Amino acid sequence: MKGEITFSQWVSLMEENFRKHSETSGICLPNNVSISEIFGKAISARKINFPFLQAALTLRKKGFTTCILTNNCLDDSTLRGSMAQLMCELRPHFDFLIESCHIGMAKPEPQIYKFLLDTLKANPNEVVFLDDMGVNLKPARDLGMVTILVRDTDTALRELEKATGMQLLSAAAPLPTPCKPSDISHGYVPIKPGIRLHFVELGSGPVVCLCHGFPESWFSWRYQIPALAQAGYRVLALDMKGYGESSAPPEIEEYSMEVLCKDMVTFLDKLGISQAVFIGHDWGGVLVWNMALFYPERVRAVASLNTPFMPEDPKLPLMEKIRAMPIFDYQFYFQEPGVAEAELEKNLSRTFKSLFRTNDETFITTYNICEQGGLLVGSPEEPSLSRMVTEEEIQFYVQQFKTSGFRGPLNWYRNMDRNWQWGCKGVRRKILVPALMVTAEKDGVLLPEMSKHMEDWIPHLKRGHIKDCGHWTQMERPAELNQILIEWLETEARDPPVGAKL
Ligand code: CPU
Repeated sequence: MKGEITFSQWVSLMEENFRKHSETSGICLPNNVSISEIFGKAISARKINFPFLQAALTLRKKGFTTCILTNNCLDDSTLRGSMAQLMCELRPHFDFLIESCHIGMAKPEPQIYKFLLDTLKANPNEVVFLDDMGVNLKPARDLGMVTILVRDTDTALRELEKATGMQLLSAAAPLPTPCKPSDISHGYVPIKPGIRLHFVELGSGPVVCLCHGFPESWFSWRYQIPALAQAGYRVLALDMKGYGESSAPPEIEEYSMEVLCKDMVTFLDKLGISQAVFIGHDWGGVLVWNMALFYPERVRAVASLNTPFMPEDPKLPLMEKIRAMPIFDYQFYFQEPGVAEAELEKNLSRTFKSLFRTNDETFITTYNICEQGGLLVGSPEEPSLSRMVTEEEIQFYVQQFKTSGFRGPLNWYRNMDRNWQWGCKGVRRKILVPALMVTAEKDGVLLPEMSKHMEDWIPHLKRGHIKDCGHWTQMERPAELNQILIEWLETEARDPPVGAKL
């Protein structure tokens, strides 16, 4: 039976059948035609039907249980990798995957339909069964399931809409699927005694390190992690020092750019990674530019979201530069240890609901904060939920900040002089590693125009720009951002061809 043999055994059987058939019928196949080649080509040409996958995702979101029931063989062929890739892409989007090769039954044998119902814990009349082969539908229909013969996508989806009462043929582009904290692999790297960095990891290929900003989490990259992994990269998204499950030492100096960058180098060393693509947002952007400036040999390529590269001016201390920009007033409010901590830690849910908002939903400003006496002064006690986050997502941030609070994160702002002095050492250098700057049109703090002189320092800079996007780029515009990053990674971050010019 098909369910119990390997793909190569099945191909041999088919070839033997063909031989016998051609002997008895007198019809001969040309010598250069091989069954395994024909099937191999057909299998490696298989593509995911995205409208169908989207419909399955929509149904699952609406509370339906979804399952793939496939007749397959244990695949030991040379093309097994492409099949594995296809299934790896599909599997996470369904509640169940039933493969005939692992259960010793196959469609249209009646017992596999019983097995399916047991797996789904459903009655036949609660199931809609789709297949592109009529023979596989019959036993399902006989049991009382609604069946749909799939010939073309549109017709089948229309029938599925009728059967489920759900709208599945939508014109709007879907959001990328975010990853869940409980579904992803977590790692911890010891940096030095008492200090560890936590990260999540997905995918294989060139390493991409994602560095979040203030006050965030690895979770801010939830929409990028699966997309970049799917595009062929090994994605490591960190809880930056002071955040989440990473250590949060109380000392201010632990958060100077020099120490933070050294920590990142140790992070790579301890994982045995010689180079990584660094992508940062907000303070993570400051860090990745410094990585490119001080450790270019460890940086395959560098990309920053919202944060421009701002070389230090040896004649103008950083604090004075910031003083000249009223939108950075909150940074003075952040200087006195304990003050902003008290305000932001008082009601974590209110803090994150107030901060994580799109431009048109915002009710906080970043200027006059010292005079006003706080960042959340104009914010309601129970802010409404922004359209870019769910209550559960807010609660994840709340949980993450319960352990270490805001002291570590605010310490990133408390090293202005140290950072200026260190930054001055890099000031005559240019950034020559592949670099991308993504500006967000409506970021009220990191304005696109602040990036206008970057080409002076980064002559080969590539750019992306996201219209109508505020500060929280990764969760505000996930589809656009993923497209920009993947396109750039494909052109700039793959290994250069052997013998490439220095
Ligand atoms: C503003 C005020 C309170 C909380 C969050 C925000 N990022 C949004 C922006 C926070 C931030 O201040 N980034 C720095 C990074 C280094 C350059 C200047 C801006």
